[in-house]
Amino acid sequence: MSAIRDLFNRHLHCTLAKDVSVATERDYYLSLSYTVRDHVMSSWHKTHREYYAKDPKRIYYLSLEFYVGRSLTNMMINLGIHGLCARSLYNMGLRMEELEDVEVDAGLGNGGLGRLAACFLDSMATLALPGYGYGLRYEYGIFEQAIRDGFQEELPDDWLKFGNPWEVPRPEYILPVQFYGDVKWLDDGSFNWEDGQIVLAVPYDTPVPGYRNNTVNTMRLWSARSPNSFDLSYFNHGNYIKAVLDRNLAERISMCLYPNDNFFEGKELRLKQEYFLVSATLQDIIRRYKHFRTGMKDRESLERTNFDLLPMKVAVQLNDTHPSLAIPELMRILVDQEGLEWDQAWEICTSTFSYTNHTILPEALERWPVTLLERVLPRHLMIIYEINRRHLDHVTTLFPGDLDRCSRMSLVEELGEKSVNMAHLSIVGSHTVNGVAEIHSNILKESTFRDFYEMWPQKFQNKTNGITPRRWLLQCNMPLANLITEYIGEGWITDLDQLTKLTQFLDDDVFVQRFMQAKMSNKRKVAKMLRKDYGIEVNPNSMYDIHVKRIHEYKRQLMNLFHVITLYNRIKANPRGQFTPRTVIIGGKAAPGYYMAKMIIKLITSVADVVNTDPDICGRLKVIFLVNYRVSLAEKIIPACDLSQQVSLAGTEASGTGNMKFQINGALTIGTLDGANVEIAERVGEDNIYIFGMKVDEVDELKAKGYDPVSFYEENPELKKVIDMIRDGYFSPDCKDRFHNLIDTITVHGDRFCVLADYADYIKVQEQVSEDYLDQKNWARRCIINVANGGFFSSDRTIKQYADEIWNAKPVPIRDED
Ligand code: DL6
Repeated sequence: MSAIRDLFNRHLHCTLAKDVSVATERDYYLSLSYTVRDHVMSSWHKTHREYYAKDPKRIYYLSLEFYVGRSLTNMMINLGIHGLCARSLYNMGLRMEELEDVEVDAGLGNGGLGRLAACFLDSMATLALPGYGYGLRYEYGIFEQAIRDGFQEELPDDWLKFGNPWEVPRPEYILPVQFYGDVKWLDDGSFNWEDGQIVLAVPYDTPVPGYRNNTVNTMRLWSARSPNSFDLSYFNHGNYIKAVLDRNLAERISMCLYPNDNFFEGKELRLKQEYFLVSATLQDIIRRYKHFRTGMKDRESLERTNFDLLPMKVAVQLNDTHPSLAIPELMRILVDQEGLEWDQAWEICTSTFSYTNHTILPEALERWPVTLLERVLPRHLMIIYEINRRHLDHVTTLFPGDLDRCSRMSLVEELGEKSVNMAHLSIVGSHTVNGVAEIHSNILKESTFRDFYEMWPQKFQNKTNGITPRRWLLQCNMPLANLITEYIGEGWITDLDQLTKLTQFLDDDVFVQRFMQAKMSNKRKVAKMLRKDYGIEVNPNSMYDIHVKRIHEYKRQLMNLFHVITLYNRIKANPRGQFTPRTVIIGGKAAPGYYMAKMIIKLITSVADVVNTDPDICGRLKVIFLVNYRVSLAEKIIPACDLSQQVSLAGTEASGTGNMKFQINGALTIGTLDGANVEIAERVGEDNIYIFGMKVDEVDELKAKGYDPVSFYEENPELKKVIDMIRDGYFSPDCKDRFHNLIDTITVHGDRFCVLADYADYIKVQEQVSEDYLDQKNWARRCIINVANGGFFSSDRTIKQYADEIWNAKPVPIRDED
């Protein structure tokens, strides 16, 4: 304990140059973080040394997003010093929880895809796999959401303002990345890409400790810097000031995360971000591959020149198509720089890459215009054309005369603006393609990539997503985690299947009571937070009905709201009636340019204003829009949930991971047979989940015969009333037609996500939920069944499957230092 105190004081005095008389909470948070960071160092070095010495196959997870959130608590827990630090702080008169709350989230992601990447890093380290996360060090992460007059406003996320204690800059490993320029055909028949603009990539490393196993892996994020020679023309003309100022232009590359979830924006800067990540990362990977014992003082550094071994030593996972330029980039390096023959290079390339698809929404699929690629990455476009030529030759050999198939499978699309389909490039350039839940992987095989599946059935796999139980149970829900450990021991932390042992206590009244108490204490905490932050009183005995995720039409927050308005109308119609009290909490960010999503937020806040102030409602229904939903807020809200809303239209949500977080924290799910909900339902059984709505084939059938949402509106009086109220300004008396566009999209414009078609079943199932909630003991029992069957959704299981079935990578355990 004194060691922690001494380090803490030393950092306060020497690193932060503060004295207790002037130190703020942030100074204490930073001192504690530096103290914890000191504890990670020896294992971090040891892990590096072991990887160099053993030279195992390394896994490189390339992602434009790592949605890490806070790190302090997670580091302490994984290092096994959480209790020790808490006690040391207590003895110094400081409260751990208050310091933990000072940390700003590392919001380098939009939602599920980025958070999944962060969970995967935790699991790779915990499984002792030699895994590296490679991404971008955005100076501004996902925007901070504010609500003004009920509308979303975006504020810049200046997360590095007070410094980031977890990162270590490594300017000594800076690498050049080229853009623009020309391609020259040399006399020997090879190509040279020259005269481009160079931007430097500076790596920043963050340690990723496994759970109490001495492994500390690395997340390496690149930051853009201008070289001194950035614009020599200004220097040459003596315009020194202009030349220095223009350095900013190059540095914009890593400035800001694009705030879109499931939407492709197609901006030049985004293309440059993608290539910047890919180019710097591949140079780093190849440097490490070539000099495979560099860094070991006592051993010779060996230079590996034979690239045939690359797939034995390197697995690169493409997190969606965002880093898929890695495919032509590796070809360029191998063919243009290393002088390999095309066929040999292609074999190495396809054996190295694997691609995960995370969405089938057409608006999210990346298609880069050829004209843009030609200007920014001229050599890559040539390589893509050559890959395509050979690919189409192959298709023609297998399916002679099938011209339609060739045009469907081409990497280059000619319809509309000529573009490169990055999903097609990723499939062709990888040895495996996977979806992120069974149903999603089946949709990929049966429809989205059907032609490719017919050509390469063996390439297609499923890897159902998972979440790390360290952050999403042990860390965020201490009351429940402690209770579980008391009954079944702590093995579940690294072997989540052990949660099944909880089933033996289903009829143990004491256990069930204590489970309910744990939930209640979490609910009280949230009630306190809502009182403090929103001035709203909520009843902890009411059902906490929670819907938190990005705001998107396909996720159908509107349908939830229609249920809220229906309940409101029912209470108004029968003010003395018996209603199960509910607190409906909806939270999430809308992409800044997504008008409909922003109007959905305005509608939620408008409904909340009416419902929460209507005296007839008498506290039986509360609606809260949770502002600035992010990882750290998820950690607070999820443990307090009774009912988890996972209501996307079947066939639209690839997996979802929030659904798993709620399940293992003891909530019941109301959801459609979409994404991983299907697998949750299989595991918990139909009595312990509320499934409603159309299945994928029913949606297809309805659409095929011509879906007419207006007929649903006309035939259901409650639905009609809800829609009329919104359209006629009941919730917007200051601007009666405010929500006309919103209503038009779900009526006359076709209701793409079938809110109206699923409404009636949703309401019916919600009635059952309200009735069931009254029997608290049975409700708790069913929640326990959910927790007990959550083991499958550990990201440890997911990562083990990736390691065994895609990467062919083995653990490298790091022994204790002694
Ligand atoms: O796989 C992680 C996550 C899934 O759980 C969500 O269902 C899915 O919507 C999300 N996909 C994206 C796609 N973005 N792009 N491209 O964020 O991935």
